[in-house]
Amino acid sequence: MKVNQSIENYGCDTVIEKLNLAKYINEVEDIGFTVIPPEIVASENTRKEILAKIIEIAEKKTGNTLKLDQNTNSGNYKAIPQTDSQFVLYQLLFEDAIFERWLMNEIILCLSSYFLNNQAQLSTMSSFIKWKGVNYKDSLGLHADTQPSPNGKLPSEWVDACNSVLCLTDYTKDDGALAVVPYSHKIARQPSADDYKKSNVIPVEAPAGSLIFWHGNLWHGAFPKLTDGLRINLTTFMNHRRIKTQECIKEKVTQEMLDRNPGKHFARMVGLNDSNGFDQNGPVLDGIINYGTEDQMKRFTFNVKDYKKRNR
Ligand SMILES: O=C(O)CCC(=O)C(=O)O
Ligand SMILES: [Fe+2]
Repeated sequence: MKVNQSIENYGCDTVIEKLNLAKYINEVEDIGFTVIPPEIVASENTRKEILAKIIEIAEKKTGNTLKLDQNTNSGNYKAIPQTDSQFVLYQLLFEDAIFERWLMNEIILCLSSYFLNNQAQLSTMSSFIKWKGVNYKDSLGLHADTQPSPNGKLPSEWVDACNSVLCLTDYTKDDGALAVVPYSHKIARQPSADDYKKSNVIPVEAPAGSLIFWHGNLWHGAFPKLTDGLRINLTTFMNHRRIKTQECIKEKVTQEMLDRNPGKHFARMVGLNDSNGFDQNGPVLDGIINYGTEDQMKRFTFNVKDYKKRNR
C-alpha cells in the first residue's frame, strides 16, 4: 500500500484499520480491482432496500412490472445507451435518500478518498439492469472509465477515476458478470479492439451484496447474460474533482439533501467545493471556504477567506 497518498480531512487511516481494508486497497493497486465481501460492505437489509428502490424506479420509468427471475425490456424508458437486454438508470442520488446514505458509506468514502487523494467527486450514481441477451458484442465492451488525455493515454503516476458496483444480484459469468483484464490499469491507455483478442479477460464472480471496486484505468466490460432473469447493480463512479462529472450534480443538490448530510464529506462528493462555471462577477468562493480541502485553498493566489459571502 502506498503511504505517499496524503489524505487530509478524512479519517481514511482509521477506516482502513477498522474495516481491514488494506488488503483490498493493495489488490486495486496491484491487480486493478478487488471484491469486498457482503459482510463488510452493508447489511443484507440495506442491499434489499436498495434493490427494491431500484426496481421501483425502473418500474416507474419503463411502465413494466419487474421480477428478478424474469427477463424484461425498456418499455417506455428511453435514456441512452440501451440495448435489447440492458438499460441504465441515472442520477439515482436524486431519487431517494437511500442513495445519499450509500454515497456516505464508509467504504465508498474511504476508498475513493484514498485513490483520488481526498479530491473525489461523484461523477454518476447509476444502475445497470440486464436480462438475457448479448449486450456488448465480441469485445465485451472493453474500456477504461478514466477520461483519456488528448494523446489517448491514461495517467500512470496518479489516479483520475475509480469505480465500484454494489452487486444487488449474484454476479456469475453466465449471469453477465463484470469482465476485467487484470493488471491492465498499468498499461495506462484505453484498450483498442485488438486488445480484446490478446488479453486475459476474466469474469469477476461475486455474491449479491459484494462491492467490486476498480481502478479507473482498468479495462473492463461485461459478459453476455445467458440466463433468464435480471442482473442489477448500483454503480458509484468517482472522478478527481478537476474532471467534469458525467452527471449534472452540483446544480441539483437541495438544501434538504445538505441538511440530511451535514459536514464536508457529502458536500465535497457532490462538488460544492467547486468554484468553476462562474459568471462576470468571478468565482463564488463560499463553497470552497465552507467545504474545500486545505490543499484546494492554497491553490488560489489570494486569500479565499477574504471573499466570504460576497453580495451578488
Ligand atoms: O456491468 C457492465 O455492463 C459494465 C459497467 C461499466 O462499464 C461501468 O460501470 O463502468
Ligand atoms: Fe465502465
